[in-house]
Amino acid sequence: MVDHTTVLIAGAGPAGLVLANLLRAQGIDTLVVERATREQVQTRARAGFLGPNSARVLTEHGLGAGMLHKGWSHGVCAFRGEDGEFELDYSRLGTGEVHTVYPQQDLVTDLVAEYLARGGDIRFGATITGVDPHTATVRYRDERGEGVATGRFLAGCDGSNGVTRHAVPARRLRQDHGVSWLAVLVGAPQSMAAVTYAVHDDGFAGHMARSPEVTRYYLQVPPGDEPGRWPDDRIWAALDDRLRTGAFGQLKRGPVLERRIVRLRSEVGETFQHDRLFLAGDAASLISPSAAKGANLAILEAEVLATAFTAALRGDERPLAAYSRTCLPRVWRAQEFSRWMIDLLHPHGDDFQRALRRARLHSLRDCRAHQNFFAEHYVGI
Ligand code: RFL
Repeated sequence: MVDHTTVLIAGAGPAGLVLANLLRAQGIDTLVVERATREQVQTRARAGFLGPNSARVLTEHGLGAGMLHKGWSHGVCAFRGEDGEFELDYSRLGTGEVHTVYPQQDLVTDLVAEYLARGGDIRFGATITGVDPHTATVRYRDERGEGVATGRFLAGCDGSNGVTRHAVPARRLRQDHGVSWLAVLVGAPQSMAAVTYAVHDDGFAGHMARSPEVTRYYLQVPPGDEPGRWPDDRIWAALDDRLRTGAFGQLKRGPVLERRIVRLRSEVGETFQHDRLFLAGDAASLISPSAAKGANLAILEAEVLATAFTAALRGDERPLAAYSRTCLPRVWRAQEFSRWMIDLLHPHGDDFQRALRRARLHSLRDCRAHQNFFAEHYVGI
């Protein structure tokens, strides 16, 4: 049996679900094909910081109720290093905008519920195994066996481990930043009011809120390290050292809920489209989490793509033809800033490079123009 729809969407992450919701709001038929179960996508903890542009997309399109109700504003971050700590109140710098802290899994939960309420069709537990960009068709496998779905357009929103991006024959530019993080979720409230970035000779450590009960910590670890080598005691000892809790106050401890290794990698397709297939989110461009941009790019691309599909279905193909050109400059600016953050926060390189990094931190502490640059790129793009 073949399922027919107008816009077929691979993947139910932020990109696929925002796109699906925006299209449904225009009365356009959609089908989302997702490998994981509903329970799995709604409990996958990843991002938490939404920029003002993402918050705008969500609120303007009636998708922001949960975020507005349970999320909170965040406008200060702190840097700790050998010369002490300084805070940047980015709500008063640059464009004066702030982040909204709202866990990605809560956003995904809201987006699934709203999509179903808008009459959307979604197939959970269906793994796409084949993609044809010329006919906008996918083959998938689920518990009932093999299936085929086809649309007028196909949106590849199946993330960095999906299959649709392999169907775009264009070159992809890749970068392994040579840095790995142990990403830890702790069942305890945040310990500091601000996101805190610690620069330490043993490696970077980060602290950021996720919800009133859950805090995200990052620890730089050697490339190739494994989560099993990081029992709770070792995690807390490294966090205490690198976050210099002796000088700045103890961390609120709680159970370690999740620990995983994240390799800081980037990958950008030269184009996001091939025939009737259009990529969005991590499938189009993967970005390291160093500046918390991935989910934000996914949401913004979904909005651009929804507008372009809607225009094309009404007879104007120009926005769709310009889709990659519209998105790529923003993607590269986000990549550039994420790389800038990696360079700032990680102690690799020789003594000369360490001294440069320290000077950059001093400049960020003391120079208003530098602070404005940081603030604008940190929340924006
Ligand atoms: P997703 O969220 O990965 O969703 C893709 C979906 O496609 C499904 N899929 C398939 N479905 C069918 N058939 C197949 N063959 C399939 N293969 C895959 C998957 O099951 C999944 O449901 O991609 P999307 O929508 O592009 O969204 C991207 C974001 O999830 C990602 O960029 C962010 O999580 C990155 N990120 C952060 N971004 C931010 O903006 N702010 C942050 O604070 C932030 N923190 C993070 C992060 C990513 C992290 N990790 C895990 C790398 C923190 C971490 C630790």
